[in-house]
Amino acid sequence: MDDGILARLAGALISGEIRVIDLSQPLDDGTAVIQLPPEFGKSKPFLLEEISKYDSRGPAWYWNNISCGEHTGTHFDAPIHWVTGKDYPENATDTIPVQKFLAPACVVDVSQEASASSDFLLTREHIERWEKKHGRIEAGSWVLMRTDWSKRKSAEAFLNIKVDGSHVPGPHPELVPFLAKERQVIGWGSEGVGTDAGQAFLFDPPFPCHTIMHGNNRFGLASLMNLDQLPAKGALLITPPLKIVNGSGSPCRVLALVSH
Ligand code: 23J
Ligand code: MN
Repeated sequence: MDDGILARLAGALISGEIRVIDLSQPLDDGTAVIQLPPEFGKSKPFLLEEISKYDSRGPAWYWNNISCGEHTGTHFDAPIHWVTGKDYPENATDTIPVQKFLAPACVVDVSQEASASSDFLLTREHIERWEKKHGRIEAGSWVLMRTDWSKRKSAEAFLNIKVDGSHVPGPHPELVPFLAKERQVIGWGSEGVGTDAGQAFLFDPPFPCHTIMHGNNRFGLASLMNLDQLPAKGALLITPPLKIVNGSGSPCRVLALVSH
C-alpha cells in the first residue's frame, strides 16, 4: 500500500478529514468592482453573454462568452500590478512560479473591530497579539484579515462609498512593511474589494498594501469570503490565477484545505 504523503492527502480528502472551503464570491453582473476617481481608467464589470443554450444556435450545448476586468470579484493581484513591482522577473500571472500558488494562511479575526468602524486598520500591535496566541507568522504564509465585510451583500454596502471616498477596513500603512520584510509573508488577503483600505489613497505611501507588497514581489487576494470558516492557523490556500500572458491579476477560485 502507498502511504506516501500525497496518498495520505488523497485519503484525508476522500474521508472528509480534510475539508475544502471556498473563499470565492459568486461572479455575476452584480459583482462589486472597484471604483476609481473619474480621471482614471475603468474596470469592466463581469458580463456573461449566452452563445447558445440547446437551441438553434447550438442544439446540444450551452456556453457563454464572458468579459471582465482582471481585478473583478475574488481575485489575485500579481506584483506587476503596481509600478513598484514592475521590474521583478516572474511577476505576472503567467510567469509566477506555480509552487507559490499553494501556501499556508494565518487568519486574523478583527470582525468585531471592523463592525465597530468601517475605517478600521489592522496594526502591527494586533499582529503581535495574534502571534502571542498562535505563534510567529511563518515565512511564505498568507495573512488574511477577517472582517466579515463579505457579509455585506449589496454592491453599495460592500463598496461603502461616501462623498469622501470608500470606507472599508484594511491594513495600517505601518503593518505592511513589517509583514513583507520582518515576516516575509507571501501576500495579504482582504474581504474588501481591494487589498488596501478604502481610504488608502490618503495614506503615506498611498495604497501601502499595493505599493509595499508588490514592491517586495508579494501578492494580494481581494474580495475573499468565508474567512470565518478558517482556523487562525493551519489552512492551506490554493490560489492559481488564470495564465493570462503578462496579466496583472485575475479572478481566482480561492480554495482552502482545512483539517479537522
Ligand atoms: C487599480 C488601482 C488602484 C487599486 C486597485 C486597482 C485595486 O485595489 C486592485 O484591485 O488591485 S487600489
Ligand atoms: Mn486587485
